[in-house]
Amino acid sequence: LEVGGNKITVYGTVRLDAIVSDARLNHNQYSMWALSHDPSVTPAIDEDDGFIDINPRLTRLGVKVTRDSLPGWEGAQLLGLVEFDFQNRATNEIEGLESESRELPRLRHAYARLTRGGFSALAGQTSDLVSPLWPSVNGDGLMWNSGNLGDRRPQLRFGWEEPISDGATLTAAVAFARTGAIDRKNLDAAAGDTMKDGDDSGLPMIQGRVGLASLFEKTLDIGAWGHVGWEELQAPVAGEEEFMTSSVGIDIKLRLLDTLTIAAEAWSGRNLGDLRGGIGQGVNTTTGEEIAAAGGWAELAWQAAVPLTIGLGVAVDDVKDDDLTAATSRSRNLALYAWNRVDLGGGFALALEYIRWETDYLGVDEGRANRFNLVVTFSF
Ligand SMILES: [Ca+2]
Ligand SMILES: [Ca+2]
Ligand SMILES: [Ca+2]
Ligand SMILES: [Ca+2]
Repeated sequence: LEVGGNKITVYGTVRLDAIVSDARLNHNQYSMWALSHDPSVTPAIDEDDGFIDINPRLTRLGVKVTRDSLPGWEGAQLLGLVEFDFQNRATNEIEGLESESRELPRLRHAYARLTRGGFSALAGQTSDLVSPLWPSVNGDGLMWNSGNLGDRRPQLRFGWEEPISDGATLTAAVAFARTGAIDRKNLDAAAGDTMKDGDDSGLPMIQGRVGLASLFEKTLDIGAWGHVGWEELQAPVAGEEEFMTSSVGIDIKLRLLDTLTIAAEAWSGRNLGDLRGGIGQGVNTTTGEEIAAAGGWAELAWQAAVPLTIGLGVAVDDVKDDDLTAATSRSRNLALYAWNRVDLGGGFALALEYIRWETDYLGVDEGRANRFNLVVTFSF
């Protein structure tokens, strides 16, 4: 569709996820860790307490608008994008549970991006600049808090791309983003404060990444990145009124053969709940220390035939035990996964995913879960 120099594209995916698990996870849909089987933990959960979940929440609809030129700025191009799905966990039932038949929209992306030559500027909400890759399984939980960092948040981003040789490109970008957009941390809520601690700091989170793209005849992409952010409290927690969040990491995507690809990320940081690390644990409120963690994930995807892709992966989020004090703290989260996907053409595809979570706790029994997910999608 073309209107007044704007090219408008509507795109989306109709999707059903059918999930079964042989043990409880933190959540049926955005699964990230296995719950402890320890009888002392409330609520006590049987080791073999499985569940089923059938949902269309990752059905997605987007609109993309592009302009090849701007009247007042020669050579500049503009892209605008708005994308929704239906994974909104707001409760709209009197019992306080989310409705599984009146699903509410969730804003995923909403941004404008200006590019001119190698320069680009982005304003709006989109993926984090750090940890830009994600695993092929768990479209909802994205293996977050199991080794994969990086969600979506409001930000202002500036980037530069410079061709270096044979189609390879050097990229550099910096983003000023919202701290607390994910974990909504408000550690002084008990003292009556109503402002999230990231907002209270008065400072944006700063994210940066440098990368080399399309190296060695477009077989290798690599990047190094990091972030830093601040949190401020009005009432001290364990004597502390200020916290920091920070990380450093790398991402790699390597095409070994035309049909064989490796993707991986590795990272280390502190107070990572807002970036989906530290198994969802940011600050120890007993000691007032930021909780350190390190982890990553790696997967191998093989296109066995034109319509069939098979993959294997491993992911880990290892929290520094010395930074934990509560027996129910999550100390290490390991996941092993496999999937296959059949592309039936015309945008119709079927996938079957298997993920095994092994979640260890500081002082209570571990959690173990085997989760299967059938995914049916029609993308357009
Ligand atoms: Ca990532
Ligand atoms: Ca606060
Ligand atoms: Ca303040
Ligand atoms: Ca650990």
